[in-house]
Amino acid sequence: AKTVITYGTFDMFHIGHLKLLRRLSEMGDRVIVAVSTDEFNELKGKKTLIPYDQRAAIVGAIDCVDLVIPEESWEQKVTDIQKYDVDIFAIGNDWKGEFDFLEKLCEVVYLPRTKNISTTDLKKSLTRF
Ligand code: C2G
Repeated sequence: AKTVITYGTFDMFHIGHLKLLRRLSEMGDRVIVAVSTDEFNELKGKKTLIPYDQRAAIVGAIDCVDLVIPEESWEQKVTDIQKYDVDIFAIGNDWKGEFDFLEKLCEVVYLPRTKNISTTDLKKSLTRF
């Protein structure tokens, strides 16, 4: 069984997130998603609207997602890849190059982002109402 893992905040879940997760399910037969906790998002300097437990529940409800785990640190990727016997680490190409150090543990894939949608833009469009 080929295991794929990705990491992210997945705030205000949108089509860009869904397309990414669907791409992962095409690459392997087990998809693990590490959802950033509220505390880790503070570390990332990222403000979220939706709390962790709801973001994790939504991601976990996606058909092609087999397991959701909390993302609590930058360092955990190395241990996660070993713990879950991961074959592929994949993430959007806004992170291109950032995780090449994982190549000694598994395949590293950067996927094109979906155009014209982001949580930041969604938040901005909400302020217009
Ligand atoms: N994404 C995408 N297209 C978009 C928006 C997001 O493909 N229009 C992808 C991102 O590239 C990422 C995933 O969806 O792979 C989740 O996006 P974010 O929640 O913004 O993830 P981020 O905060 O960048 O967290 O350790 C890694 C970090 O936790 C990644």
